Amino acid sequence: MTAPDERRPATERAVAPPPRSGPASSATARPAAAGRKAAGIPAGLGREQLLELHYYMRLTRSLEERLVNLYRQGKVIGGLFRSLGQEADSVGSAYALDRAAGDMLSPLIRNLGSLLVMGARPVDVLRQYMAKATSPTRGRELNVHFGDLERGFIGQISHLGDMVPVMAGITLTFRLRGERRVGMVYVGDGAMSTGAFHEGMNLAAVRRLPLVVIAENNGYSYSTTLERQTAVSQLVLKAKAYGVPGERVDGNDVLAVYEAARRAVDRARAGEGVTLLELVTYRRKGHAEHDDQHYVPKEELARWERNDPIARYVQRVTESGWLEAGDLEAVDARVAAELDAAVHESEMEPLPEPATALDGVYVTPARQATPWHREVARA
Ligand SMILES: Cc1ncc(C[n+]2csc(CCOP(=O)(O)OP(=O)(O)O)c2C)c(N)n1
Ligand SMILES: [Mg+2]
Repeated sequence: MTAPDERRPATERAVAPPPRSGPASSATARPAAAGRKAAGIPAGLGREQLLELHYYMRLTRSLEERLVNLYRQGKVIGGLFRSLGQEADSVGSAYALDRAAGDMLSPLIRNLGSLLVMGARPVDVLRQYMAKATSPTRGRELNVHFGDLERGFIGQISHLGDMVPVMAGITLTFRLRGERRVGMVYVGDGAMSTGAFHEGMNLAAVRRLPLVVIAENNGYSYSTTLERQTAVSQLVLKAKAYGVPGERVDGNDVLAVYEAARRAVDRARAGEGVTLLELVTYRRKGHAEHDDQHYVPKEELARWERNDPIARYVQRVTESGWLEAGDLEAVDARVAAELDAAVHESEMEPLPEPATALDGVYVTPARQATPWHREVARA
């Protein structure tokens, strides 16, 4: 455990949230025009896209809240990994990819929002967490450890940097085939201190592969603070070591994340190679639900609660007159209704039959009564 006095003040580490503006005056507030671009929206986005960003962030948070309820009822098998406070990071970055162009990403356990943006269905995420026979991995794997090549995401094999070399390989394939597709890979602050990260990053950089590396600086690797596992104060400084451009972004500002990710995706697609984006955010829950965060200073948590990405977004889009509060409430109601249906559907479904437990894991084994042991003839 880290004593509070060993910690670098969070203000030094974090990108400070922008100052809150007062309520928009009637002179500056513009009614948002349905179906077309409202003036002044950044990043070339339109009203529909602003609503979508809200939808995906709300869906991520609400789906995780439903999962917490199921976890407490003992219905979730294994761990539950929250991304509370990191929704803008996942949603804003994945939103910059072009699914129609065949872009692909590789998520971590805290990138539920990225999966939803790529088209993963909440009912499948619920099935995965409850290890249902109907889940994408038919109950063989848990949580967000599943892939869907059609929708453009691959299954995570490890949280600890190993997806960087895998995505380097995938984007090398795009290059060799002459495809104008882009890859995105997420890596945690802790995982950036592994050998796998270094090797993957180096290969991607030297081959100028079409890859965007999202470094999620959420302050912790399990209970280890950033300053206890790396000597750099900013993860973006590591970009220099690989000879690639880097950018440090306020990870709780979904529009800032989207804009930076979009620049990086465009660079990658234009053949200009890898970009490292450091998203400064915060893990507001423990590593997983079973972790009570006893090592986290209370005032640090309180500070980041006041920097909530969804609350900030709602305030920004309404005060700017881009969206009305009613528009956002309608999205929230849609999310609640969709999740009611998905939870109901997935809860009713069966767990896998025990006799089928080994089917489809490697090869389908010959059916035996107890395939996990064999009789040895005794002399
Ligand atoms: C080789 C290995 N060591 C340890 C673990 C356990 N583990 C999983 S995630 C994690 C911390 C990762 O921290 P970070 O990269 O900052 O990602 P975050 O959890 O903050 O999203 C650890 C220690 C593991 N899965 N594999
Ligand atoms: Mg971390």
